[in-house]
Amino acid sequence: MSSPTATLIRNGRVITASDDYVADVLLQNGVVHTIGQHIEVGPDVRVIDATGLYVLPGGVDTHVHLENVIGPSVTCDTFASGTKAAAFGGTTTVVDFALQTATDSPLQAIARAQRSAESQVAVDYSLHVIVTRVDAQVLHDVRHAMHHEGVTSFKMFMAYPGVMMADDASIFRMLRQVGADGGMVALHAENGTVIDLLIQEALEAGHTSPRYHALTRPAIMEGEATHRGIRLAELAQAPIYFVHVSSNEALKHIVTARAEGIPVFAETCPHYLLFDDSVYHGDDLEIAKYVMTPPLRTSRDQKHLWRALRYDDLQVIATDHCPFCMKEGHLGYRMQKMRGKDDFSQIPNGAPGIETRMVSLFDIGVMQGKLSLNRFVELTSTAPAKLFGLFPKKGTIAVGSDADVVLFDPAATQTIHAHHLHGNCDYTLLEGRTLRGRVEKVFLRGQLIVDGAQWLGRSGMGRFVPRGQVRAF
Ligand code: DUC
Ligand code: ZN
Ligand code: ZN
Repeated sequence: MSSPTATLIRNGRVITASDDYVADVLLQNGVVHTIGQHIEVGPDVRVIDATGLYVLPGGVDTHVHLENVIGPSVTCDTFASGTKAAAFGGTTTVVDFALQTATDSPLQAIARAQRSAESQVAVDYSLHVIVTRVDAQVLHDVRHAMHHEGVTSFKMFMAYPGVMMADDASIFRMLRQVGADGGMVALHAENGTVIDLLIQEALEAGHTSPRYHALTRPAIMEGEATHRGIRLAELAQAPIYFVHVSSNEALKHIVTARAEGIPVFAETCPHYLLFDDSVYHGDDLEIAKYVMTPPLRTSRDQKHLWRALRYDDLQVIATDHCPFCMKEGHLGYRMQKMRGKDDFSQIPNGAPGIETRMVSLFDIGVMQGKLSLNRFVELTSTAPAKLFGLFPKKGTIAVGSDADVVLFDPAATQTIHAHHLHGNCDYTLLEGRTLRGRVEKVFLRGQLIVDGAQWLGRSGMGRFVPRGQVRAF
């Protein structure tokens, strides 16, 4: 059948953040049209037998860096390669970053990212604006972006002085306005000036190898910045979201604030759950792969992250997919990670993960009994959709929601190799690892885009999704 008018997914196990039942799901006109038992359809409807498969809402990854300029480097995935990889991994919506440069406005940053994304994206997407400078005009443009461009979240950095870092007053001004307008400020919480001092001191002492990346970004400085961010949000009476929480030093402030009723939300990333800082004892070249910010922490920190995921002190698992190649990149990028082999501070910070998020979390979370299936869906799809104004269009399987659906085989296994993945990065942190669970089919607004190993999607079929207000309470 070439282009069926609709698809009936028969007899799959539908799992949302709150439900778990066997049903038929009819996808029609881009949305979930009907959910029921023994749905009858005509011959023009494609019928897929999903017996034994999970029917999951498409993943929502609210932290990805595609074609992002990060300091002197550019991430090696394009909107095309990164979104294709996302699709193969069961993610049908990504939220990337539009960087406000020193001279332009958030609105120009959004327009620039959209221009590049439009013809390339293979899944639906949105943008957070990285706000690096705040003045009256910027605040005006931020308000315009929220009310007229469908961009309702803004990332700010407490790290990287002179490059991305915003001072406390700027963060406070943004929190106050964005919060009052129903949006979200997302913070990178690390004390940037102290960390820069530690980096300088390490280099001056001849400590140039990649392991010093982690040693110069101590968890206590993540904790300090997290605490400061919470106090700024409390004063601004605004919700706040912490990206890439890695340590208990940060988490303990989040837990306390939430217990006090302060609207604090946070994500962690698969790499903090899959690996700990023992990897930094290895070979220097290998360590460069694990140079991400914040760095990997101790196994004790990891236990705290799992506890927080279970008890809702962390609400989201996003990838922070920020790929830089070891040797061969695409787009002419070469040896990006190797740039720092004699000076760890020159290693671009970030690692790939967009394609392996769902399956790795299914394996280490669900299969190892750390997360229920419902919680897995909530963390990877529903909660990020709610927190960033995409729900219920995205993030669930319900009548009227976009027909972004993943058929997932919990009984299959797969061994991960970089050369089987679909992004541009030449390595994966999961090389050679066998994981339980496999994405079998992926639908984007009702269109089958992944069918086993077959790619049926195309660049440009993804759409920009205007977002609404945060639904966090
Ligand atoms: N923060 C991110 O969120 N991604 C990459 C680098 C960084 O510092
Ligand atoms: Zn960050
Ligand atoms: Zn990031």
